[in-house]
Amino acid sequence: MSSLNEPHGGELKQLILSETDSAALKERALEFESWDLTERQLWDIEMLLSGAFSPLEGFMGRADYDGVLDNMRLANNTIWTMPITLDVTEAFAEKVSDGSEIALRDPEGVILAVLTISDKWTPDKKNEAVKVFGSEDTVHPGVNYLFNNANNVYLGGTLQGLELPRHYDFRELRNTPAELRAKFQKLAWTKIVAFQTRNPMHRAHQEITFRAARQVEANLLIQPVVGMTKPGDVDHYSRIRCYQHLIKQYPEHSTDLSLLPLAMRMGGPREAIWHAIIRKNYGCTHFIIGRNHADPGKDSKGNDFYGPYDAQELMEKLTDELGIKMVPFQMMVYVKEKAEYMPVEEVPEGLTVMNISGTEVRRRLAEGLDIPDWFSYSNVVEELRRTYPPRDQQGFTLFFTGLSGSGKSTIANALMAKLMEIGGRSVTLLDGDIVRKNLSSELGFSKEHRDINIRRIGFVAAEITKNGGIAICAPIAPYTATRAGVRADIEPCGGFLEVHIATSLEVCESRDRKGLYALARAGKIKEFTGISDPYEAPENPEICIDTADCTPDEASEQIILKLDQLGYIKGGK
Ligand code: PPS
Repeated sequence: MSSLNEPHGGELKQLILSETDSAALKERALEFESWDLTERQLWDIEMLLSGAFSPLEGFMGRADYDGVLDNMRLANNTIWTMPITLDVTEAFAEKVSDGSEIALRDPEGVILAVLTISDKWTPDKKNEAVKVFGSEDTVHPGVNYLFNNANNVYLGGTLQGLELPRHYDFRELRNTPAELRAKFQKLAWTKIVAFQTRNPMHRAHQEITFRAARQVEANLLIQPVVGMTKPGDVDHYSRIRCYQHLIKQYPEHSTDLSLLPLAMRMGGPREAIWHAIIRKNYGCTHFIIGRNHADPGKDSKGNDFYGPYDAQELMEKLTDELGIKMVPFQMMVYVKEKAEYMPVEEVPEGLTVMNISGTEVRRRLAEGLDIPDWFSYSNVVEELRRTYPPRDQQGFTLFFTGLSGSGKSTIANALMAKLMEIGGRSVTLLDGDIVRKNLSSELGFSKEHRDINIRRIGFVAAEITKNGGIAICAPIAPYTATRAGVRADIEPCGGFLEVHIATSLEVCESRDRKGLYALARAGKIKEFTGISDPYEAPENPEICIDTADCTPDEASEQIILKLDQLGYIKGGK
């Protein structure tokens, strides 16, 4: 372990051991109890080991944790606003005690660090949520993670690092705090203003960064978060390709782009202070805080979790002690008559303010609509168009659900033929019977087995959708929650349309094409959907068809028209 004193940035706690110490510890660590780090813990440990979370020297113990919750300070009174804890299962916690050394492994089993445990406790998660995030509402991603993902026992202690987590993408843009400090020193950059982002940058963001750098006469570091951000955000690969285009618009040699391997918590003001401390560790002297910094969006009642400038107010109070200065900014908007960007509150009365929200950008991309030049650069928009092609170039899943004999397979087959006639995408039919023969032959019809079956279908359909194909799924899929899970898996990959074949039980039973209803009534088939097993009808399917009223041909035509209306196919049939 080493400490590095630099002209600015303060003491850096780098926790990676020397090569010899590391080799010796690695050998011993093979005998330790080992914990497989979760995705968020992997990001946290990278920040801890590199020194980006200085002055922390490991996962927080009880005293630091309580101090952070109650006063936004570590036990030694240093400002720190976000709890950094190692959450483990009760079963694992039982195997270890204070003084134990445990090996922390990445998903491939590589030991990244050894934790010497100093504290073990069961946190009061509600108390943590209220104190850190000011809310118990699970719409808040930080609260949701705490209540629904984090394990129930926390371990605190110091870390001895063996190696940093490995990344294979954009290596040239990844720097540790020590590397970035050394780079700034080499370039003789003495004032550096950092810009934090988790979104693609457009002209408004660029304007903020230009103005901030000019205002404090500093060089600029654009440091986007590439760890965990808000669910639903643009993936970091696409974002970085956008930043790489944008960076060419900055004066050469004055601006740097470096990736931040941080798992955000979307904690508003507390998160802003945390971000500032991190930037100080990377050697920056100034930090831009705009409107709604690290904002989680609206709560379940439609209210804001934090005020738009709460983060700036908190930073204002703490800035002297933090050793990094804030460059506050209001929202930048485009003023039509002046053909330039201005802070929203400085726009003279009567002028036309223009802005396009992130949601509106997504809508325009999905529908292949124009995104004007005043908003962004054409190569940035082009990059986003590649990631979010218009709907007629996206993959999609048609997820049929309905009773046995309702007509799912017949309609699905007719639809498949029509879609193949239209062409342009590959079409895969995952029919209930076909899947049971090829993917799920060992499964029966208990709730557990049906759920496994549907999740498998969902997994395959998500892969097909992601790769631009059409998946037509036609299982019974009797459970609402399972169908909702499949939707959640597929929607981020492309389109998802639930098709309820709502043919009534009476009609299905009267048809009894396979003779299964008769067997079910006679008790010869157990757990038969509609007879001796439940079917939960969808409440809001995209399409609802009752085959008592139409032929399979008409039903499939109805679906084609819906796809046309939603923009998934052009011109229909
Ligand atoms: S599920 O619930 O979605 O996993 O069911 P699925 O995979 O679609 O399988 C349904 C087909 O299996 C036949 N079958 C049964 N269905 C319902 N309940 C029981 N107990 C049962 N046993 C066999 C039936 O032929 C279903 O095919 P379809 O095409 O739906 O008629």
